[in-house]
Amino acid sequence: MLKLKNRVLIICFSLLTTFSYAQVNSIQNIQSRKILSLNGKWNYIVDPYENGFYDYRHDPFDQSKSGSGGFYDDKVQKNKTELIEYNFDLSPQMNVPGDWNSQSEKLELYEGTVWLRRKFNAQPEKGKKYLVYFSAVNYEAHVYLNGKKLGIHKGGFTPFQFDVTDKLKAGENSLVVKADNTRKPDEIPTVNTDWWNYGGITRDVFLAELPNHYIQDYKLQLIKGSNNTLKLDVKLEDATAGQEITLTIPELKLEKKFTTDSEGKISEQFQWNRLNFWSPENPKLYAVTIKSATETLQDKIGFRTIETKENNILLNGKSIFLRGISIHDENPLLAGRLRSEGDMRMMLQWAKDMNCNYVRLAHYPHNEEMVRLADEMGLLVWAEVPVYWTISWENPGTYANAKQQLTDLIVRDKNRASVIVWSIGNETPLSSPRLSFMSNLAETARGLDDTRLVAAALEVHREGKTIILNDPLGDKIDLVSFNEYAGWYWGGTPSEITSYNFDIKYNKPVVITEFGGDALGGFHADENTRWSEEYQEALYKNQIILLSKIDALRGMTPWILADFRSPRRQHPVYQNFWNRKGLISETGKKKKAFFVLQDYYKQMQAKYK
Ligand code: GCB
Repeated sequence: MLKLKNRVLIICFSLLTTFSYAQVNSIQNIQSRKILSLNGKWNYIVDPYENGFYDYRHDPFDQSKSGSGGFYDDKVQKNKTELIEYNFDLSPQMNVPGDWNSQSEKLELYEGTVWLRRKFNAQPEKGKKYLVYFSAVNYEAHVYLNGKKLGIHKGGFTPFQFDVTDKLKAGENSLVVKADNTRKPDEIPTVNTDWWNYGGITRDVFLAELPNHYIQDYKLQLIKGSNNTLKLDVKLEDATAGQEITLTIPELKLEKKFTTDSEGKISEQFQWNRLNFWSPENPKLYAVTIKSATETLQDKIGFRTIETKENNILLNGKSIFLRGISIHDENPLLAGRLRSEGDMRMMLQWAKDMNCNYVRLAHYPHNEEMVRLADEMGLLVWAEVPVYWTISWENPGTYANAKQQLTDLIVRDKNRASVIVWSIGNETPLSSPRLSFMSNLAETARGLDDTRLVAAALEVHREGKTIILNDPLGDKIDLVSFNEYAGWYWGGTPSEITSYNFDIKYNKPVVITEFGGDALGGFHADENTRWSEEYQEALYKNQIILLSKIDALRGMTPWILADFRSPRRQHPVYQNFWNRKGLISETGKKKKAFFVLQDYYKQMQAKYK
């Protein structure tokens, strides 16, 4: 009996600690707030046994009565008799943002827990709110400020934030993150992927100082089906009614005032006829100001329409061909996650060099800055969540996690003109639990944003020489988009694949999400020799012939811009933990197939002028 009582108490206590965490709603446009960067050198402790988290009975320190005892206390020995078996100050440092795998040889293959600590000074002011904002931590983050737990976040590619107003000290503060990139079957993604499981604080960290009634979120976009009706949504964090919000776009001489409703929101439409539309050829962004009594936010927003009509994709009413390439969030030259604007520009410039007007940011949300750069550089974007391969379709927690990641992506990037597609997943195997999982995600995406297309990278199967797409999820999404590896995983040599035909059930624009094959940069042989640049070149030439048989073909994102690291790729000579399907090698050299695609895209550009 007592035992049961104790158990109930423990459950209540842990629920209490879970729900008292101050994770707040996602904040729009962090860069335009008053922020202190917490990037830079962080001290770190590698903790494979999670010694800094659990006591010797394997009970978490942070759920004990005192809440202390873990590494997050950031203790230092005060006198010579004191026993403390860790010390952040004497531990090595790594760069944040940055994955740990590419920063220490010892950590290249490490999966597990690493503690990271950053000290910073603050002078908090009365009447202000303070948030600690993480742009991404892979995968599970436990965050502590001055020894107090702020909360937990799961998901390696989306931002999160905690209200630290009552924990921030004047003077020195200690921010500690327990980052754990252990792969688990019920997570998103699951245990099996074809990319490197880079761990750590991979994107920017900020301390934001915010006024009372701060603007938590806003959206300014053309409404669905209109090229001259703009809609402004604004949400104040504390739901204050009767606050005046002014929207200004100086270049358009547009100034409008609105007042928040009883929930602290604005949702207003108005007509504006003199818009210069955003497109890859004319990536027009307007300087936009959203001002309340307490703050002024600046953004750069483009306006464009995107829709499908039978087999066509219409951008600003005109049929387009998506000349794309898939990209991972990885710099092949570093063999690590993209860390800076320079890294991101390099990747997108490579796509532009290939005559692309479109990129698939696979297989998870990329950096917000990447999407802003795409806005600026004129590249349309397919944005995706890591619902990849065979995940736990029947686990409600897994679904909730996928839905949260999709929501966070859409909330973050909904003002970016470049983003035209929300992708809800990649190569998910047919089954009825999967269909309901994916259909619900498609509905979620549409519910959050009805102005963009919703898609997924589907799979095909073959009967004889026919490549068949007959996935019932096709009914729920706007594009026929699938991965097709003729000439690499099946279908014979590159020259044999042109004898295939397609049977596609849906009358929608076809956008091929992947095809490709591996080539080791600098390895030359005849076109039937695997791993050679000539094989990959022939494969691209013949894929283009094969895909041109599809009347409704309106674009593609071959796999992939650059070689990337993957633990699945183990051939000791040709792969060495690299997936070699890049059109650019890990030294940044363009392979022969790069030029095949570049030529083809030039033709398509002329055709769709
Ligand atoms: C795919 C996956 C992609 C892999 C690629 C490959 O279908 O979507 O993540 O990296 O194939 O190289 O096999």
